[in-house]
Amino acid sequence: MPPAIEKLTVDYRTNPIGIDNPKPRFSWILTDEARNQYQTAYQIQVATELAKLSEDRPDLWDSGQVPSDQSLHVIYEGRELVSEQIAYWRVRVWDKRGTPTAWSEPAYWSMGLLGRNEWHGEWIGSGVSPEEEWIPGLYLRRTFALNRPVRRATVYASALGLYELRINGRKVGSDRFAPGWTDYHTRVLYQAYDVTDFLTEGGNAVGAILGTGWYAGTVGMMGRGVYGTRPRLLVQLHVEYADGTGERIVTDGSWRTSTGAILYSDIIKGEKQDTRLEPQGWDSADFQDLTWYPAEVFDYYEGTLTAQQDPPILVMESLTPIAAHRTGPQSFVYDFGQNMAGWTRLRVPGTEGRTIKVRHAEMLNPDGTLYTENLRKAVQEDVYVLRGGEALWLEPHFTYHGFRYVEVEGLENELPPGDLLAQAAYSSLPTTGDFETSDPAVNRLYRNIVWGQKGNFFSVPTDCPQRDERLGWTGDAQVFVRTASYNMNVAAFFRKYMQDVVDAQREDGAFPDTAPDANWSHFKKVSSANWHAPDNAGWGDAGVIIPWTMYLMYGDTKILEDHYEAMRKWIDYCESTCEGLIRPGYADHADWLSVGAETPKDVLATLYFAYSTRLFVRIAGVLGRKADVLAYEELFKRIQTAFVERFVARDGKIEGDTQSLYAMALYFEVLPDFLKPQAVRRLAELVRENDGHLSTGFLGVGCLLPALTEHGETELAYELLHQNTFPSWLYSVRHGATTIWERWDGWTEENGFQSPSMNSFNHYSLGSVGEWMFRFAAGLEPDPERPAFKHIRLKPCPGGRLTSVNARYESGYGPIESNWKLEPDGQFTLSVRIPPNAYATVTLPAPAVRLEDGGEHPPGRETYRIGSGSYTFICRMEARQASV
Ligand code: RAM
Repeated sequence: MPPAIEKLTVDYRTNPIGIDNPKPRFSWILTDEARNQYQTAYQIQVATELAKLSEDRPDLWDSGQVPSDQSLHVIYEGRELVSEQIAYWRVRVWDKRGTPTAWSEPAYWSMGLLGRNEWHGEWIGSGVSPEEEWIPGLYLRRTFALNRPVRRATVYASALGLYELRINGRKVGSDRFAPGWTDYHTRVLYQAYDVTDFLTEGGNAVGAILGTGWYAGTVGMMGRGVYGTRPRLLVQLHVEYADGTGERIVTDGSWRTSTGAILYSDIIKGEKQDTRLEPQGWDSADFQDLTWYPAEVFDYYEGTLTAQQDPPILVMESLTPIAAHRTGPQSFVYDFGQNMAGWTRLRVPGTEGRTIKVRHAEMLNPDGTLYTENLRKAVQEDVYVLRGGEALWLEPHFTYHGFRYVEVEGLENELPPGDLLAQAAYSSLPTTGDFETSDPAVNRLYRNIVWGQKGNFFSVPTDCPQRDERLGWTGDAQVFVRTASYNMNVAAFFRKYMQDVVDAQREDGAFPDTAPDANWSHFKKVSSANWHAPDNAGWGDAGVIIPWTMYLMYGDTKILEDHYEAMRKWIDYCESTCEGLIRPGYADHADWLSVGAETPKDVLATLYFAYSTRLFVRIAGVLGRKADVLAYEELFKRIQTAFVERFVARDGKIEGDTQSLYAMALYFEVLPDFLKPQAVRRLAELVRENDGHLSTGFLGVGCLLPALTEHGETELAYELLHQNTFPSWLYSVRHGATTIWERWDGWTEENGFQSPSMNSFNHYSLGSVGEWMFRFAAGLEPDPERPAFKHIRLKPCPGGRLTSVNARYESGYGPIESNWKLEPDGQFTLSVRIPPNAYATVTLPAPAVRLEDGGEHPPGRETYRIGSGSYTFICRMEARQASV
């Protein structure tokens, strides 16, 4: 197979519709099985019509042959792009021999509505009074006639609230929870769909069901109406006829509105439907809407309309129950075997007027009933009143739950498994990571980490999916972002979230505790007088750590440019809160939910201040801002000195003396070299004194194993990984966990369920150990100088009881693999795969005795520089290391 070009993306997406970046960025992958392959030049062509590409007449842009190895984020430099324009593109490259590949298959994208004046519709809703306790689902519709053949039709839609758009009896798009969650005071996203196939000549109908969502429904513990009280819809359907003319059908006062089956629907409080009330056929042209009211037209929306760039929320997996038991004369509990976020879809027979209630929970009480104490004010219940007749498929529209178990009430008999599905829904991020070892418990831990991500990457990275919280906590996002980006391609997701973080940044530079802003700080300030946030150490720092991670993992420099000033403001703000460069107290959450150790707030806050400053220096360096590099490097050194003088004793002990402190100080590279050995020694001692157990909370936990492994304590890191008595990761695995728990002691053998007011069983934060699995156990580390795994630092660290690791990571250059095996006699075999246009420095645990690389490299070395292709290295480890 000759080298070829695949996986063309524009701004991280395949053939995206309705983007609003005037300078889109192109990426592609070069495939070739041969060794040492790389790109020496590329050519991109962009045209307004497909035919123009194949005829070699690109009328928007022809880059010509550009000598470059760049295959990620090449910026469009062609003619100015206008709203709604469709563009087709293709690319070819020259390989290392200077031979061009064939042109790629063509790909396309289209532009969205680039200016305010391009929106011709009005925001419409209906006359529900804001005082009503339960806002029903609103149905809105209009009909229109088309009397000529249609060439292309695109619909742009948004809502303050949530919408489900329908044309001629069919739902448009498979996404759920559109338009997604942002701070609606500032910004709302819109979606674009190609609906050419939906339309017919003659009568057509367009309609939408509108729910309260985050806009007017309950948000977290803040209650309802955080952003507004009356949901509204914006739709613009652009029909282009074959004859070159066109017309727009938009939301305005001519639309008609009514209600239907949805009596209420609320993210936190569940949904109730009376299926008898559904206006059958309401989304078809021939429906009689004489009894419907004219829609109400609202004032123009003052915030910004932004095209959605992150992958939409979809139903990603459907699970069937693995077990069931009766809990009452008409109720059964079903176990789906996996904790998740989503809802239940079920088909029930039943007579008219019968009520079916579906309740959701993550755990069971010892008596087999649902454990719902940890839900606080959330009501994870969907209720359906049946209309009789044929068995109906039922599912909610605008609510979701965190659950593994459901109880169905209202049926004498158990439902057959095929009639009851758990719909796991999350932001549809492409899977990029795979990690498997010789130890089934570690494998389950990895799967729990991935499911923690699935259960919480829901338009924003939420802390949990079940209780009345589900907020975009910045601290949680920050500690997990690196792990998340090994598991899935989160680049577009975090670009969107970073905008939420910046939208919520305070005037003085403070980054928030939660984003999108949902009045959390206001809420908290009222209930606690001496509370500092938003600007918590480890939380606010997300504003620097997230963009840096996107650069490291995806080579994204645009996110650094876009938010450079916001990051600088944060650093300057932190400095302004200091006394002698020490951040007193600014760490309300501290090392959240640590066990048996308390990390002093000022020490922790100063460490984070130093870390963010150090990252900012690197960011300034990447962007070539030389003056800032010097100025902030100097600031970093002064913080470092202040930290050491104030908090580090002569014997190297850091004030507070907790595992988290040493782990963070080492991971953040805040300690000067001469203090590192003492910190490593003390960290190891603390773990040993604690009988091989950790004591870290949200902030310390992700740093712990990396700090140990990086500083020669790999065996101790493995001891912590394998530990399965309390507190440890495998303690929860041993007790049947299928997701990561919020707290180490969420459930214990001695005390059962703990702290119900804050006891989620689906919280990804403590799962940040996933980062260590990829970076150290598998040894897949990016190089900040050549990010996105252009240069792979491949250094597996075997240890503990593991005899093999198989890891795969789908990078921007293609798949990377690191597979190792340790035989009882000490033979260590490492097989790696490096994609074209990338290269690796492989470091083995001992000098190679044999290589399977076609004689390219001599044995005897520990370190090899290799290009693309597959290679196998064999070395011998010490008997002690291999004796496991
Ligand atoms: C709780 C959650 C969340 C955490 C905050 C500080 O509400 O556990 O994950 O970030 O507190």
